[in-house]
This record gives sequence, C-alpha cells and structure tokens, in this order.
Amino acid sequence: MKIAAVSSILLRIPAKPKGPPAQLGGRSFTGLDVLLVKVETDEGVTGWGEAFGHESIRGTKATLESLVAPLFIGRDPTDINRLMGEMMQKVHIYGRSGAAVYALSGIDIALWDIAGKRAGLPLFQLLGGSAREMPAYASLARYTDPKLVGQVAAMAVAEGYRYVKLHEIDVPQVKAAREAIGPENELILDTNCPWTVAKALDMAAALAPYRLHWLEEPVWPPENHEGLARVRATGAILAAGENAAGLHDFRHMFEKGAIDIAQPSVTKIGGITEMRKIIALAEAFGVRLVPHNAYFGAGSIASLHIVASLPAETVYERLYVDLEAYPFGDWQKAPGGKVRVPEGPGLGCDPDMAVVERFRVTPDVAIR
Ligand code: SMN
Ligand code: MG
Repeated sequence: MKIAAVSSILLRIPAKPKGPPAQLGGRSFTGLDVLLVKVETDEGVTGWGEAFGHESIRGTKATLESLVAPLFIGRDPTDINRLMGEMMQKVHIYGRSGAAVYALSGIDIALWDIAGKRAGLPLFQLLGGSAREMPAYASLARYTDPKLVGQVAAMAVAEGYRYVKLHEIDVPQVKAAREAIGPENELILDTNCPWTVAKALDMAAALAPYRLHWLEEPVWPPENHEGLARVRATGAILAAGENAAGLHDFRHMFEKGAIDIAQPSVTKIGGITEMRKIIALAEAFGVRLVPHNAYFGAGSIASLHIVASLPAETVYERLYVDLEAYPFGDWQKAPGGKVRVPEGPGLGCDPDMAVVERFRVTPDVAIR
C-alpha cells in the first residue's frame, strides 16, 4: 500500500462563545478555523487528520503543501513509527515546533485513521483502551468582566459540566467563578504564559484560596521549566505542554519537576505517534496527562480516542462555544458535560462533507 495523495481543506466555521462577546487566543472571537488533512492511498483507504491551528493555519497549509506532503507520496502508510521518525528528522531545520511539525501531526493522525480502518478497529481499541464515554471540561473563552465569568461558569455547571476552565489572568474573575460553581465542582485557570516567575509566585499565592484543580502555563516563556518548578514548589498544581516541542521537551520538563499535568496537543506535537511516547514518559515520571484539545477538526476526534485509552479516567477539553455546524457531528458535542467515543474503525467517523462544502475557504490542492 502506498500514499497516493495528501491534501488539506481550510474551514472557517462561525462560532460564538456562550454568553456575551469574548476573546479566544488573544483575539475577539467570531469563528474557528479548522485545517483538515486528507491522506489517500492507492488501495482506496482514506485517512483524516488535523493540523494546528487558529490564526496560523494558512502558514501550516502552505508548509504542508510545499514542504511536508511531497515527502510522503509513494511511502507506505502502515510504516508509521519509522516514517514519522524519518520525517521529523527531515524537517527539523524548519523548527522543532511550528508549521512543519503541525503539518506532520495532521498527516500522522490520518495514518492512524488508515491503520484503524485497515484493522477494522476503533483507535481507542488499537491503543488498548475501553472507555466509551468520559467527562469533558468546559474551556471558556476570556470574558474579563468577573460578573460575566461567573455567569458563564454557572451556565456550564447547569449544563452538567463538573470541570470549568477559565482563560483569565486576574484574581477577581477566579473568585467570581468559584462563587458561581460552588466548592463541589472543579475550577481550572489557563493563563497562557503571561507572567514573570516573581509575578507567578505572587499570583499563585493570591489564587490559593480558590483551590484550582490546576493552574496552566503561568510563566513566560513556556520553556522556562526551572521557573515553573519554582512556582510549583509553593504547592500550586501546574499544567503545561501545549507549547512544548516534542518528547524531549517533555523529558526536560519532567526532570525539572516543572509540572503535575502534561498537556501535549495531538495536532501540534507530532500526532498520535509522538503522543504515545509522551504518555509512556509521563507515566514513568508519575505525571498526569490531560491532552490539550482546543479545536474542532479530526484532532478533536483523535483526542477522544487518546483520552479513552489512558490508564486513568481523564477529562477531555471541550471549548465552551457554539459552532454553527460541527464537521464531525454529534461526536463534538458534550451533552451533560460528557463526550462519547466513536466505535467505528479508525477515528470512527469521517467529516460531514456537507459541512465541509458549506464552510470551506479554499479549494483542494492535492499533492500527488
Ligand atoms: C488555547 C490554546 C489555543 C486556542 C484556544 C485556547 C488554550 C487551551 O491554551 O489550553 O485551551
Ligand atoms: Mg492552554
């Protein structure tokens, strides 16, 4: 079997945060970009993946088409471990994280989809899992106004979520959310690398009364693992990893005692192949792993399978937004704060082509 073609489809799906206008990833939030990656084989099996993401998607798409996809044409899609090892090395001069590795991640997910389809097994079973359902956490956009933060957090809990993550950077918003959701639900704070170590130490102390389930990426820059370790030494429970560059960056983080929870992102880190290595490494270091999953393409389906395969029950990140349509349908919804895992072969679901055609921004360019 050979890889016959690789293409990618850019979708822009109008979306709204729950409640009033808000920000996501530092910008006002009106819609989500999704880059679907399609790998076709000469035997008619097609796999789907997703490459990160958001405002950088056009750069990822260009890098996929010009640099990464041509390397895969004619290669054996079942030879995943060796192929991905070779390709990681081939593109390393373009950055150990960023567009080239995001593009590789998209192809890798598609190769695993093909592997599952050929085996006739859903990915979670190929990966040794059995969970069919798991709790999701509501990952809120940034609202800034404490009153709004409290209202949206309460809305998530009323829908059935037991875990709520804020993207705020100050104490009053956290206080409002804690008061809104009560002591029995879990509150998480994702700050996206805003602070010096000194400021993060002050903030960790100020946030202590609100009993965060975890504090995410409190330190700039994300590779300051020693700085994270200093904040963690105060007793704060720290999570990071969505901006890590591969397995060795995680090894360094773990060796420095930087984090309690590792958050590799399947569409950024190198796909399922790199994920599996990081899962094993985290276990060896006694670090929990909760994948980053702030997207709605095939990567969000791959994350369902990965979370279902983890050795302990793990929460699944679900952006708390409403999309005008979902490219993978009901699998991307979280009724009652829970998500289900598709049981068909591979990812278990292909994209809904009616949604793809409706929200496609660019025509397909197939690399053959
Ligand atoms: C995040 C990252 C990228 C886009 C949206 C949100 C955030 C998360 O860091 O972990 O959800
Ligand atoms: Mg984050």
